[in-house]
Amino acid sequence: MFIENFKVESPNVKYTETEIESVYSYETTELVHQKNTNDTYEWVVKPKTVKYEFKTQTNLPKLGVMLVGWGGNNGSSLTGGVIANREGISWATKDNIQQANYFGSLTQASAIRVGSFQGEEIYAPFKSLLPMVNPEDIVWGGWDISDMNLADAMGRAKVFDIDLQKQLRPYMESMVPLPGIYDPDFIAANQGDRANNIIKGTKKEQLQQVIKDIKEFKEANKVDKVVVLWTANTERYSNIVVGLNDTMENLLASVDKNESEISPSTLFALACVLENVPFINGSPQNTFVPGLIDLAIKRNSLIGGDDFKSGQTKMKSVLVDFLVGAGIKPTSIVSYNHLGNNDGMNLSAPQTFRSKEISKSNVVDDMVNSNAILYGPGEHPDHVVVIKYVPYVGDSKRAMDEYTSEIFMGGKNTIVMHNTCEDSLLAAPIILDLVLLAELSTRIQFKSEHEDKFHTFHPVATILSYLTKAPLVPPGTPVVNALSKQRSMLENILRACVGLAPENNMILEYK
Ligand code: NAI
Ligand code: DG6
Repeated sequence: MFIENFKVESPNVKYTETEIESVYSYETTELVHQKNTNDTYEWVVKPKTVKYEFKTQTNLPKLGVMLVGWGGNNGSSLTGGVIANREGISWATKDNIQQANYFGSLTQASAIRVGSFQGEEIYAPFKSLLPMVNPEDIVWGGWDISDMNLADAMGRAKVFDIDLQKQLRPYMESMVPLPGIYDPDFIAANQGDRANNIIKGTKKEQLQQVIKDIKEFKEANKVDKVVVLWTANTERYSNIVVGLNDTMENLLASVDKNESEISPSTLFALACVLENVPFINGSPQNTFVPGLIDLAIKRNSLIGGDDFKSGQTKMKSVLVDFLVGAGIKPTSIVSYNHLGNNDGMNLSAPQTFRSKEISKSNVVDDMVNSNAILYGPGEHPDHVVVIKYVPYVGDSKRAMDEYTSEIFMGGKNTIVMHNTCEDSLLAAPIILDLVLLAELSTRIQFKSEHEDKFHTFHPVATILSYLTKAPLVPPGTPVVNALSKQRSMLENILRACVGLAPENNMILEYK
């Protein structure tokens, strides 16, 4: 059975005018490597319970979202998609009359199990867990190095059916991106033709312009909060150099000195951190150089990334988790894809492809490291990532994967997958989730029984990991790539905020 919303009744939960307060027992385990009297060692596991208190502000802000790369395939598809939902647009395809929806969005189109009622499992929308901003209330804006308005950009993207485009045009014609920061050294040379909308000047002047843009957008649209998300072209990696971008002070000084190695994405992120505006990186490059992470932590300003986890990698973080979890040993993973959109064209340059290759390749590490019965020290499956640009297929990406594994008694198992889909229609709902969850996380405060004061989550937002290929984590924190673990983490934290136990799937009441 499906219910639209619910309220928790418990001595551990209090709903006030402005907040939901919860007290939560966090059950965990601690390990001790203990020396015995006969000088041998053994591992001792000690179950531990720590009391936490959570406070979630329930008054929803008027939210503005600024996309860097607003006029790209993702930016125009997301903007059009949300407008189509808001306006209740339906359109004729060659198959049927299609209604706007949010399929692919964790917050808008997935469900959580709440409990059971008269022997039946009860589910509710994910978004009913805690008050979240309604996507249709968001004010959209952003930057692009191409000055094309969003209606024409939607046409250029060739993602939506023509009948839908015709209906969306009147809403999108007046949406024109602000000039972006163009640095041909960081993206492919083939992008030069569309760069006609550029913030001129030194790095410092560009940074100041972005800060001004955010302030003016906030003021003009009377929004309470802004979230900025990079969905612009993939850049090459920046060199990390001592004295240049390794510390907060060096990074800021390098901007003043107009150092060429400071990338456009780092400048956008820096502007956001200085303005205390959450910034999310949806592309694979190392926007978050050490100096930027340092500054974000000092200023407690949310940063999250990297690289949307939309298709092939999502499958990988499910399939390898399943194989390794089943005691099967993946030994070779070969991921090939081709696409013909502007992202594919930009990735056809070796230096931008390299950024993508890195983020797509590190996604099985935690699963491999979790099972020493299968893998010896330092052992790792062969893992190859290939991307080719084939203009004819446009946004309809083809992904082919071959997983070879060792099974019982020297047997071999090869799984081959072929996936065809519109790339931007996978990414757009993920962008929506990222901004909604980032905004929500800034309204949550918590403290453990060992702390005096409430505080927000760590500014490096691991809570967003489910949505990214290479989750950015605070220094010294484990990276979790397995999709089911990432989802549990997110869902269980939100459950804790309303005093609900983690979903443990034990279903003891039926045993
Ligand atoms: P796109 O090429 O259609 O859009 C990118 C837009 O960014 C373009 O309109 C371009 O003019 C603009 N741009 C480039 N540099 C800029 C700058 N410095 N400032 C402002 N605007 C700038 O690409 P698409 O398909 O929308 O993808 C966007 C990004 O998302 C790419 O980096 C891609 O790798 C990443 N991504 C996409 C996924 C997908 O499934 N579509 C999944 C994972 C990541
Ligand atoms: C070529 O792979 C284009 C990329 O931007 C991908 O479409 C994107 O990174 C999605 O990757 P994945 O692995 O999640 O499908």
